[in-house]
Amino acid sequence: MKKIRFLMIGGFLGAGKTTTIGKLASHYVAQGKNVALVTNDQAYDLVDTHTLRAQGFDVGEVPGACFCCKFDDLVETISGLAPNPNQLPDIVIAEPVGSCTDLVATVAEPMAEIFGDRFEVGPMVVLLKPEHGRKILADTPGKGFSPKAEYIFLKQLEEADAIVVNKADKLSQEQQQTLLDQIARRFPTVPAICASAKTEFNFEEVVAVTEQPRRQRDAMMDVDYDIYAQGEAELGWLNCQIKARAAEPFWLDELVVQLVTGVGELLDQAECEIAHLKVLGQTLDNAAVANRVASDSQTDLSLASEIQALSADLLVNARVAANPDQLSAIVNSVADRVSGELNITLTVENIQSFRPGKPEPTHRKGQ
Ligand SMILES: Nc1nc2c(ncn2[C@@H]2O[C@H](COP(=O)(O)OP(=O)(O)OP(=O)(O)O)[C@@H](O)[C@H]2O)c(=O)[nH]1
Ligand SMILES: [Mg+2]
Repeated sequence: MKKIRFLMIGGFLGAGKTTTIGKLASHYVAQGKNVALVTNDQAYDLVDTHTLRAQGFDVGEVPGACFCCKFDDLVETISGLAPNPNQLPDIVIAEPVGSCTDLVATVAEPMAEIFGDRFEVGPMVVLLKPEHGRKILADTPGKGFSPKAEYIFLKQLEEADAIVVNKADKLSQEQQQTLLDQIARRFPTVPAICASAKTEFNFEEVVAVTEQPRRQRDAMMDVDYDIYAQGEAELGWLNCQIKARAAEPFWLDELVVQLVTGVGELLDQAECEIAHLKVLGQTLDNAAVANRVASDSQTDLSLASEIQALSADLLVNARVAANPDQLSAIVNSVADRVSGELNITLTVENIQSFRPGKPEPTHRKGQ
């Protein structure tokens, strides 16, 4: 039986994993390969699953906890994407939760050891998010997150087989070089390149990196699970749905942008650092997505629909260094305000708002 190549694209919340995975999947489809994708989150109702399905890809979802804690669900989800031996994907690209680390010991190695007859496990590719990475690697004060959340950011880079500094289009040559130098100093054995998932700058190099074999390791990375759990728990999580209904047609792009900008402004005022805030708006055949990936960054309309609608279904996914109740109150109050301003009835439903629990991996390869 042919083996399925299993590839994880990791990196912090908002680093550009979904954007990169969409580009990689298109590349492999254009080569005639059969590609399947897997998304993952601590909660349900993922923007990313919809974003990737809207691009026409076959996407399985592992909700409710990270891959390491849901290892069996990950394998089962991949099996669901490969219904019979004649239709096996050539490659499965998986996006772990952006606050997750230790993925080599808890996912890649167990996958290779237990299911090595079915999977050829690729390298752990980690995207560096420059909005926070530039501050964290330079060790500047006021970096946005607490030292425990930064611990996760740095551990993700440490365990990488290769680091891709993403969003190079937003960085000068000098800033790119500074980041590469800082990576070389802190993680001298990990190769790093700069690229942009958005503009596809250096895309061939990103593809080449994903096609490398994974690194054979003498020992697994040392991780303090207490610090890891505390760092993760500092990030408030909120997923919810919003139904939008209006008597007059409204611009879908304007609605998602106003919601992200409004929530972003209130979080700024409350001094709560944003890791990633995204809102998807969908009609039957169109979609729009707005994002904000740090408190000092602007709202990005990453997917424009350019349509007017009388109704739309929205999903909000927010990961913020904030108390979950405060996050819920902010989302509700912004929905109220935007509803009045744009004359759209907005009904917030199915709020899931919490702090992630301590990771309890199903498997963990020993040190
Ligand atoms: N300028 C620029 N923006 C990018 C690039 N890649 C991603 N983005 C933007 O960064 C934001 C986050 O991108 P995603 O692909 O959703 O990031 P992610 O890592 O999947 O985020 P999570 O799933 O929440 O962890 C979006 O607004 C993207 O449009 C890039 O190369 N350049
Ligand atoms: Mg994503």
